[in-house]
Amino acid sequence: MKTLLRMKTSLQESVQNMLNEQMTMEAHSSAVYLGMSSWCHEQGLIKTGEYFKKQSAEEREHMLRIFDYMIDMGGRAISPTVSDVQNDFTDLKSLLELYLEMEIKITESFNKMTGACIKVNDFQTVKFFEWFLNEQIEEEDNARRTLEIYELIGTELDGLFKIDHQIGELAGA
Ligand code: OFO
Repeated sequence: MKTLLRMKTSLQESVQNMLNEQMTMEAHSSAVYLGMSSWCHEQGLIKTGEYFKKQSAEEREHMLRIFDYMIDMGGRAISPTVSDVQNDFTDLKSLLELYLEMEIKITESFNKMTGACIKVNDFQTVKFFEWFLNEQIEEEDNARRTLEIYELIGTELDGLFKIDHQIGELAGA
């Protein structure tokens, strides 16, 4: 029976565990970005609120992309438990800093997992990660851009209003 189960999936246990952890990370990002969206809306930063709602949906899509891959490989995907979801933020700047920090962590995670899969000769998963590695270039760039916009415009006078509109432009919101 054990042999049969092993044949059922070509995913190695270590890789399956990493993929499940990554699903949790994506689900966590989705939940935090939704919290960011709500906070922005509450502050009247409607465009930025919509931007983060879209980001939240994208992170869920990323989670499901991993879920589908695991299913296709005959693996066992675990529906993630998400905790430590921040809903309150001191100001827009600290929110945007957290956003960039989270995206950098996701990139680091994919780099680390890719390295680990190469070590165990799982080249199918390495190939699967390619899409995410490319996606992270754009994701990090967007996150950096939001902070640049914040710094460039500043919060004097109607600065926050202008920042809100410019961030909205990034997602066509
Ligand atoms: Fe899925 O981490 Fe952002 O994009």
